[in-house]
Amino acid sequence: MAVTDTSPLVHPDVDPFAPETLEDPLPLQERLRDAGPVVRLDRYGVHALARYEHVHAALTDWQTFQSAAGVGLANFRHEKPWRPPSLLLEADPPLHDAPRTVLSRVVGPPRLRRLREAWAEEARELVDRVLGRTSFDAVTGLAQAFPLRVFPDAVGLGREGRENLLPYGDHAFNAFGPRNALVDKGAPRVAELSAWVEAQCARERLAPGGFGAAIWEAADRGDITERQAPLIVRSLLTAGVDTTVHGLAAVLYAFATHPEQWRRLREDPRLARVAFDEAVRWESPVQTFFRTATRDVEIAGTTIPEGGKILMFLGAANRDPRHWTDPDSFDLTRDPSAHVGFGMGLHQCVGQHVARLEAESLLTALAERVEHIELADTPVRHLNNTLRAWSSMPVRVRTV
Ligand code: OVM
Repeated sequence: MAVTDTSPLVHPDVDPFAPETLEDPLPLQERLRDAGPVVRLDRYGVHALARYEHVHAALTDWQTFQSAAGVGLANFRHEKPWRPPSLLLEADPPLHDAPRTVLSRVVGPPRLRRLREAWAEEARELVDRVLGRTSFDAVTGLAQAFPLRVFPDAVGLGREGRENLLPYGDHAFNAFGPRNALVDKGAPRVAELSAWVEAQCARERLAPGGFGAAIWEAADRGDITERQAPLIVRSLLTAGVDTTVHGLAAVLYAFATHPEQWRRLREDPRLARVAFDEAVRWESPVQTFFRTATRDVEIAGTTIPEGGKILMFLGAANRDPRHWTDPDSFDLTRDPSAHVGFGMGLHQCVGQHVARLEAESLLTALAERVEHIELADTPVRHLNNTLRAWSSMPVRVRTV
């Protein structure tokens, strides 16, 4: 690049995707925020944003910070993506718009209202079953079990092969990072899992009345093409399971470690929604996404070159003390609604209402029956290049 790059250079040893960093990303996030508005991560040849103000600005300027070159480290201008790009996540206007309009209607509030009662009942049943014991694993027993119980049915998936959803999503989120051991770990099953996912996206596999069938109906109306429909179903299967599992795990962890906040929720269960958003802010289940500069762009005196990749630390922005008061505390009295855990702007999570309804259903059912929840043993992180996740979380509960 011709221009002088004055952005602070972070030591090339620094690796946001190293196991030690993924285990606890908070120290690096603070270091990156404090280094300046823009930092250079020479290890990967990218610039990074970790302050709320600058992450927010990049997210809301899709003209300058495009998604079509990939929202992972790989630059689709030069590298072949591991699967055909998503029509939503990895597209920009105008191509992005019809798929986005269709999917946001399919999973929007009016349709979700019809699922509300059924999901509340499913949550009560699951909670009843889990509370047969006073100690259990909150990740497998609740955070995984609930989405796997309601979401595939809502999409209209067949019964067979649902165990593929989590490993597929886990790999997809690893694949946004560098080609490291986490990606290699997933590689042997990519062909098999992708073939399964692709097969489920076909019209005849999707039960009438579900999200999947509704996407195909949009193709019948001509709102999207028949070639677009299966890829939009694929977005639901890729982005709709692991994300909500880890979002639920985040809110359960938050309550298991903040008894006074659990008491507050029990006093007013209408706080379930705000609690979920506060947990999404506090833990940021999706930690990072990249964009690509469509022109030489100056941020706070640093020029990012056209075609350069920009790593946005959503998790760091969500705990930036320049924006949030007491950012490290999980607090139901704050208004977390400006968090960037679902992104912001044009690409902001299209499934966020689904996630909130899942969380509200589960937390409401738990609040009815659980007086106190605490960790029964040290929870174990599940490492992923993009997700902040748990693999196990032993909890003990006192029921009423
Ligand atoms: C997609 C998608 C959207 C959001 C996240 C994501 C794997 C995928 O459209 O396939 O992560």
